[in-house]
Amino acid sequence: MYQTLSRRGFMAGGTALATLAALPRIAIASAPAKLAITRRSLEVNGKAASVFGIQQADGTHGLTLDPGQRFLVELTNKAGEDAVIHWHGMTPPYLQDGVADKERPLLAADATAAYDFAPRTGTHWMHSHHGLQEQRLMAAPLIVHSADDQKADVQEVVVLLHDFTFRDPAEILAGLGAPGGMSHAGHDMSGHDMSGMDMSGMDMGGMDMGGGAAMAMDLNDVDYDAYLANDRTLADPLVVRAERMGRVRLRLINGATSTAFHIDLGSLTGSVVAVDGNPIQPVGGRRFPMTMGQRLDILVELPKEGGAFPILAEREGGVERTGIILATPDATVARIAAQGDKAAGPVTVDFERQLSALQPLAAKDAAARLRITLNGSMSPYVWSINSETFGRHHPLEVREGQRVIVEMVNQSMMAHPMHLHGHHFQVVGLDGSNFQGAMRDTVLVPIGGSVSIAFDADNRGRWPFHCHNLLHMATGMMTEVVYA
Ligand SMILES: [Cu+2]
Repeated sequence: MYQTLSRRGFMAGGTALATLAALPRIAIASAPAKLAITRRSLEVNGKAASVFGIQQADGTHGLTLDPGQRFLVELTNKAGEDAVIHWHGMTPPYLQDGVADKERPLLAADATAAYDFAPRTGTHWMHSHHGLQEQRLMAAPLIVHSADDQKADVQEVVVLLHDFTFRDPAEILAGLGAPGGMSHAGHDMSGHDMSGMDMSGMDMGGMDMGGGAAMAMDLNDVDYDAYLANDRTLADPLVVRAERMGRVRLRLINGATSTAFHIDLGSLTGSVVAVDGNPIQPVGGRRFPMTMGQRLDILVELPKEGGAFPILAEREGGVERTGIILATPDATVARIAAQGDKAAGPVTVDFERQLSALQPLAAKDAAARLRITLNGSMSPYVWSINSETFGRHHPLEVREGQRVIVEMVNQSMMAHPMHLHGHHFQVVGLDGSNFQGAMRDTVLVPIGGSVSIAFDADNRGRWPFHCHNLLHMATGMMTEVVYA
């Protein structure tokens, strides 16, 4: 049903459609899915906000693909400004990754771009990779079903989490003390002064006091106006009806720009079956962390007595929360406060240690071992890799066919969710101890800690490798993995 075009094409601007139509075709090409970057109005806490969206013509946010279906998409920019959409979790040819650089133009207002590649199965997402647009909800789910998904007798619920502000994101960034002229900022930073790093400040006993200002500085840079689950707050949450004893697969996406969450299943027990779209040895529990950019697939089963079951996302280091409600058909749904009684603790790597991939990398000796440091400070508000901001960075060089190991050493006072484009990697080291962890595309590197990842250099290009805290990336916390 979904025939492919005879060659891949990526064109920005008005030429895209014409060129796509002119391509010779194998048999009958199926119709591409049409997505538009939109502007829309959203009511948050009773107040209207103008935000972006990525929608199909019928209003559906994002895209869901059937097993075996190509990622065959025409994306039209109706945002009224330049944009570019990154297909987070996909491993497409380099030119179709949805990042702008000197070889890959931005998508101008009213222009259309065409994409055609084999997608990866799993829970993924799409979001702007330009400026601070992601903060204004230029993000949507991207779900690629496997043949097994189709056979499974489960109800699927996709939840996209976000942190929301009525303020102009650029103003927030300036207010944090980010210097102007980002590409120059931080260049003169010498190696981060670890002696000044007060580890006693990490005493999480302080969390019980409700997350004082000093602690908030370590965990969260920004206090948002609201936290959203599928665009909604707990004042008016999405209520999903599910059968008693019904099985639900939660596909959770942390699309927040600068907020990590604890997923709390309340009285339900869940089983995490995939992270970042990659199957893992199932891990049971009621509470699981997810940092920015990450996805969690959690299976839950509703009890035979029925009821309403909030699935909450609690802001790391704070009392704020958002979420959805699973409810059996006749259950009464009580109002859940948007703030809990007690601040949630920090997101740590304890969960990461428990994970192991169902489809790990094949055994192979590493041909390249690289090491980077994660640096930065709150004042000035500048974040970097190897103390170099993006634009002044020295890319990490790999060769096609190599097994590459990258050790990331966090010398800063915040944890950083590090995301590599174009590849999925296996987490193979945490704080110096080696293990065979999950396959992922985004991993948290804790304060003062280190994480090692392994990947196969099997997708040529210049691939962004960055912190998925948007505000950190915007001030320079990005480098590239470049094929020699
Ligand atoms: Cu960061």
